[in-house]
Amino acid sequence: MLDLNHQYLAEAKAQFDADGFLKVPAVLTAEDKRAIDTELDRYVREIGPTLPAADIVWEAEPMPDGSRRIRNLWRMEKYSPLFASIGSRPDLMKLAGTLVNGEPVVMGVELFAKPGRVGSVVPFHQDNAYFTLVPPDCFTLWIALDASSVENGCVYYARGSHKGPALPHKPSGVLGNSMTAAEVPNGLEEVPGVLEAGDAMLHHCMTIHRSEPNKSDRSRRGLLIVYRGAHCRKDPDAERYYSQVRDELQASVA
Ligand SMILES: O=C(O)CCC(=O)C(=O)O
Repeated sequence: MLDLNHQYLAEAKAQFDADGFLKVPAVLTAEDKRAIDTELDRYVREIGPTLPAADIVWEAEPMPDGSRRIRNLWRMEKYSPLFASIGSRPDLMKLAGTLVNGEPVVMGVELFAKPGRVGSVVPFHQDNAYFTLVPPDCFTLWIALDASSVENGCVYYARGSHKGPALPHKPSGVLGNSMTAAEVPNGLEEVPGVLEAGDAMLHHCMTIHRSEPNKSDRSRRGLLIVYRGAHCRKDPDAERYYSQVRDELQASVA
């Protein structure tokens, strides 16, 4: 459990508001990590084959032996009590309550696996192009299940970019990240999310971010928990556009 005293929360909020992201060290203990690794193995083995196509995304590029690797798992809280419970850990809910300006709600638990050699690019985007929330009181806690570095494709966060406008997004053709910013503003100050396993970065849903392919042999798994304020509503026009792009991409590979 994180030690979240009043001063820590005030400083975390100030830094999150200024930068649009924040490092949160030691979110997982070694024991938490072992339990998650065990559950993830079971999930892939037992639940994976039963998942609807919308809840599992495979890397487009096969391994040298022809086998395929998982890129993303979506809505993991629906299928696993452990992944449902990690999102609602009291300390994480307390932190979330401070950052979403109201009562926090877990919106989803996801895996971005980025396997060695075949882990693919995540193009520049703002998450709220996908989430379509008004107001955008929402953030993602990205927990490193493996050490995350420039070499194995860590996430880059553009400092202060959450204060800018909602960027128009267009289809990306990338399975698992169907949209990308149509134009990326000049002069972004990008900060790499270099993390030890068990550490986390969190970012605002308007923060521009991306990650590069994993050219190393080392896996770079991130477990993501998305939190929003209970007061957030969906923007129907933005939601319609996102659904259309997502469904067209799905149909093109089905
Ligand atoms: O894990 C990645 O490479 C990208 C993650 C991402 O886009 C996100 O956290 O919203």
